[in-house]
Amino acid sequence: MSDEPEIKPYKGPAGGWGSVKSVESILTREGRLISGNAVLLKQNKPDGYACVSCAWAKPAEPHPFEYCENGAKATAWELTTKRVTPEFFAQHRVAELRTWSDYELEEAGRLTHPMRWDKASDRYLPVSWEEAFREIGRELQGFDPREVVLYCSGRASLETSYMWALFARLYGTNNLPDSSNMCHESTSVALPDSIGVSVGTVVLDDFEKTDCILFFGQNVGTNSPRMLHPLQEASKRGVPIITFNPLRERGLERFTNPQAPTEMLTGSETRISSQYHQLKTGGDIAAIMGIAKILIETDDRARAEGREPVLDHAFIAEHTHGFEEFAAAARRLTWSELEHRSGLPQAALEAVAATYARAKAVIGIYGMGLTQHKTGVENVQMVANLLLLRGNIGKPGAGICPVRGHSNVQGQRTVGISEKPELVPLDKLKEQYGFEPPRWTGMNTVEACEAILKREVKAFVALGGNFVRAAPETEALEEAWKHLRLTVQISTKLNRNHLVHGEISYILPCLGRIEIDEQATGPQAVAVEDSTACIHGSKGIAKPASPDLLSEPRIVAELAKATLPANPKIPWDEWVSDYVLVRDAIEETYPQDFRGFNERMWQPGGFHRPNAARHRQWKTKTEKANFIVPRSIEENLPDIENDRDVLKLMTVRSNDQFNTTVYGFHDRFRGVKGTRMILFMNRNDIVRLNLEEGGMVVLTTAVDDGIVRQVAGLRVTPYDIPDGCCASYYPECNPLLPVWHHADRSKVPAAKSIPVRIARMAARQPEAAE
Ligand SMILES: Nc1nc2c(c(=O)[nH]1)N[C@H]1C(S)=C(S)[C@@H](COP(=O)(O)OP(=O)(O)OC[C@H]3O[C@@H](n4cnc5c(=O)[nH]c(N)nc54)[C@H](O)[C@@H]3O)O[C@H]1N2
Ligand SMILES: Nc1nc2c(c(=O)[nH]1)N[C@H]1C(S)=C(S)[C@@H](COP(=O)(O)OP(=O)(O)OC[C@H]3O[C@@H](n4cnc5c(=O)[nH]c(N)nc54)[C@H](O)[C@@H]3O)O[C@H]1N2
Ligand SMILES: [Mo]
Repeated sequence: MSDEPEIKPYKGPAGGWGSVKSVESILTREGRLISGNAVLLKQNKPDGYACVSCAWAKPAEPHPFEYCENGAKATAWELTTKRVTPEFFAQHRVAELRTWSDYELEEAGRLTHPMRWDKASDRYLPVSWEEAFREIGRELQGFDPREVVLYCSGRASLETSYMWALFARLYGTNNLPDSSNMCHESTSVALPDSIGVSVGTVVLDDFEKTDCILFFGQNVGTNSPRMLHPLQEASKRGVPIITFNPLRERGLERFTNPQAPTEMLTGSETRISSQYHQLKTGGDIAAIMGIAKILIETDDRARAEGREPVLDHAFIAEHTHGFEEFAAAARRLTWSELEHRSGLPQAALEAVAATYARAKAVIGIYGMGLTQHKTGVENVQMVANLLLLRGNIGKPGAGICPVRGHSNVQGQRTVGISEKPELVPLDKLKEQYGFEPPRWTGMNTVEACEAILKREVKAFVALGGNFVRAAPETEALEEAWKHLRLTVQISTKLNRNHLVHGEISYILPCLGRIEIDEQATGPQAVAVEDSTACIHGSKGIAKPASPDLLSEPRIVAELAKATLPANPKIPWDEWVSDYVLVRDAIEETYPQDFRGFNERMWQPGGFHRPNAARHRQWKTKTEKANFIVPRSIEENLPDIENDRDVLKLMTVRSNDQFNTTVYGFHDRFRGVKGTRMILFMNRNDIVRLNLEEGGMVVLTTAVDDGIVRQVAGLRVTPYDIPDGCCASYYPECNPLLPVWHHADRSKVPAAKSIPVRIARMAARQPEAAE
């Protein structure tokens, strides 16, 4: 990137012509303009493939183009005509590739051939599939299964994930960390205590019936743009949409539907948020407690004066537990502490409470802005508390709606990817397959990092993802990684985790979901579960990137066969030749969730997995929905409290990336062009800390544990963000994130609240990673 970066405020809406141009430019760059367009018509259709980008719901009656700017980019990225061949690896030593940026690595194209690292030449050399499976199997047989980690990123289908989890348990380990451990694990821990289910309760239909939407810490325009359609429709019906976000995110403000010709021609926009509250990072508990306090005290007064109550007392009495304690905690809080902690004035929270109290059916939506904090679990429980006050769970148009990340991340949990044995029907697996599954608790992502840092792990086998780049503590983790005996990456594209590797290292390239997966009985389909727990079929339609690729189910089956003694009850080869049989096996293990799996997955809109909370059946210890009082209304980062030079850094996604996959260096909605090395800051902080707009700075994590963590070469950029808070991009800032800085209980790395100090860099330096 030689062009000077350009940073100026973006004036347009989300969507619109900017989005059309952005899709065209990536299709052209990846050599896919004509065929790519034809492929996109099948995206998220009942007879097509499920988008490989986000997990947002797919409607039963899809729009003619049921894809968004970022889904189209993800498709183009997977179908690129560029290839990373054995010749490519012959030309580049691994040490050289390590100097490439994330963008350059993935932009090199699709992996075409299984490769094994050769120590003498420091190159990946081609290897046959047979040889690869044989050596990996032999190595795995030699380890204690407790020393082996089987990571899973959130894209693999239900069939692959089921087979992966089964392979792990047959092998003897529950070390199944997944990308969800860095993402919505806070949801999976919080909601069972609150409402007795681990997933959201809302389906698409509820958006048509809702009266009010509350939106916490999710950047819809960038990360789940198809959700802008139901939001736009709700907004047009006059439904208030109330947003809580430290940053003013364009997708949450205005939207022009790029698929509606009249909107595009007339340039008409829909306002998305009716109220936009720029709270402080980590201020959500205080903000929601403030709203709850107003509702509870207004209700106290109304009842004392014989007026209509504000809370739904019938619901609270019949369906909930812990209300009195929660109400007492809310009444006790003072406005000065609530305002100070949330960064919002009482009047703003009164406006929210008034709108909320008028609505009959309210949806609470949230994303990483809540889950990736030290208080991630309690943040989520506060949204549930607020909804429970007026019975907004388990009725049409109302409910809680975590927006999941990867396209099948929620589904993987459904079919057994979990380090927690109590979440998996182990007895059923034992009966079905005649083996004794391990009963001990395995490692989640943070625990796997800790064990790798302590050199307690021997092998790391990854089904997708880019673990070292996505995880915290980058520098120490990369160093420790070299001490692993075996590393295996099942991947579609080259990434940093292939270059940071163990003594024996393999890259196993697989088909992507958009590609035709031809097996002995013909082309195969797979299924995925979206954010609203609807399960859909997906058929690949594009020619595979290389004839040497294997499908993910085949790779998992071959690894299992090479590692494990034969088990007549598990017909790996038959499963691979016909995925219908894998789905039958899934249905046998999970009869309630997957009844009629093979037929129902083709139902338009998918089939919905039963969700007890939707029907006001509460599978909690109290058998009620629980109000849960947070331990504190602050995040408790002591250094920030006492030292005004310490700012709270949130690491976010640009409009030009999918996680560690960087499509380009523009972040259109935030007005950034040509760089990702940006530090968004409040103008007052820039002046107060004696920094210069456009000047280069180095960030240092402000914790005192003897480790220096730094990222240099960030450009100071004034932005509409509360003082004391700053923002930059993930994954560039991951070296700043200590492995122990995570949400209590869920252990999701607290990527949205890293305490940092900011210092000027001596002279203007070339920017890293560009
Ligand atoms: N195009 C694209 N789509 C994606 C992804 C991608 O990288 N690119 N990633 C996928 C994945 S795996 C995931 S998990 C999702 C992530 O989607 P999001 O949940 O939207 O994740 P982030 O981009 O990290 O943005 C978090 C938002 O929270 C806000 N925020 C930060 N701190 C706070 C806080 O303390 N309180 C509140 N209220 N808000 C806060 C930020 O300003 C930002 O708007 O998207 C998925 N979809
Ligand atoms: N600081 C900070 N850190 C974060 C976050 C943050 O907001 N801030 N977000 C966290 C979140 S929410 C998540 S989900 C994680 C993401 O962590 P991961 O899921 O581990 O990372 P991705 O970047 O999604 O993985 C990209 C790689 O997946 C491979 N891949 C793509 N498609 C396929 C496929 O179909 N099959 C296979 N086998 N491989 C494929 C490609 O080789 C690609 O390079 O990062 C987390 N880390
Ligand atoms: Mo995620």
